Amino acid sequence: MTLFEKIARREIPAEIVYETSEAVAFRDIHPQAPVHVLVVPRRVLSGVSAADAGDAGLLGHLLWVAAEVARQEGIAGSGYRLVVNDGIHGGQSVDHLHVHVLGGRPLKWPPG
Ligand code: DGP
Repeated sequence: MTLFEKIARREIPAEIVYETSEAVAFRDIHPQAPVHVLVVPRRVLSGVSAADAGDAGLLGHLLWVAAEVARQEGIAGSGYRLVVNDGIHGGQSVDHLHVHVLGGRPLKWPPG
């Protein structure tokens, strides 16, 4: 079982801020911005590169949840960034698909 699956099942503590039947959103343990929330599917996909056509609805749902989280966290007006890291060069460290929701300060582009 992945770390994020255990968080979604509440077997490992995390501050869960939003959930649906398909997804859970919780605060990142190492926040990179005043708001840093991870949105994960309850059903494990190792990463976005592991998704197939049948997962398209779930991928869309994760983006919708991310936007809901941003509204709930009060950063929708000032703007925010959604990030999906994939694989080694993408900097992915947890092999359970997750969307980072980052905001609450101006973010630089491009990332390093
Ligand atoms: P990534 O590098 O894209 O795979 O991001 C993984 C993120 O997961 C990273 O920002 C830190 C976060 N993280 C790792 N372990 C835990 C944990 O046990 N709890 C929480 N809340 N976040 C974690």
